[in-house]
Amino acid sequence: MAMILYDVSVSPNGKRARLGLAETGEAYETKEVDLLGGEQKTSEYKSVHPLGRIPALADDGVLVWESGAILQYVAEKFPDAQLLPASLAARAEVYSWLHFAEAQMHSYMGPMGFQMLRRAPDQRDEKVLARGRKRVPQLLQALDAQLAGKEFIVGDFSIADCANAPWLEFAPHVGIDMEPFKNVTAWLERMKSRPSWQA
Ligand SMILES: N[C@@H](CCC(=O)N[C@@H](CS)C(=O)NCC(=O)O)C(=O)O
Repeated sequence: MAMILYDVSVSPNGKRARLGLAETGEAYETKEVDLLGGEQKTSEYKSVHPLGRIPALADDGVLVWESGAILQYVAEKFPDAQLLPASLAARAEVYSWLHFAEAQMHSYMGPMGFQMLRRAPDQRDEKVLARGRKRVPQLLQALDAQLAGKEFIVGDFSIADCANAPWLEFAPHVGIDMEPFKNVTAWLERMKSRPSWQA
């Protein structure tokens, strides 16, 4: 039975999962969840994702939710895709940047994205936007330093790249100036040139 990804095509969180899946080359089906219509709050959908969010992956009786967990799952299930390094020391570095994407970058970018996409301009919480515009450049500075002299975040391509790129593509739309972060912008271009970026 094919894996099923519960997703929303415009979601950066969904794109994290899609990138990982596409990099494996494995077949999967997509079910678009109607967030604006409230489908995510139905008890039927909450039996897939207990918090009523996307993305979630169903794989032959296994349910995985949280985009980072989906990335780890597909990386482990399909080792030939080499989305995780072999040594524990190198995997530790991947895990650090994977969690950086979620615990740091997304905790600012997610609320900023919500204000920009789901609120009318005169209803936006400017404090949320100002907080992110202050903190995200500091996070980008750390990522930029990490990428110096590297093709991808830990050197070889990994799920850390899948976790970080989608929200950073979106950063200019929430008022983040990417120009000072040359290593990040060059890496984003490399990410966009991979066939998986179309997923
Ligand atoms: N940390 C979660 C975030 C998931 C998330 O917040 N997804 C949003 C869409 S981007 C969602 O489903 N929101 C539900 C809603 O708006 O009710 C992940 O990475 O999977």
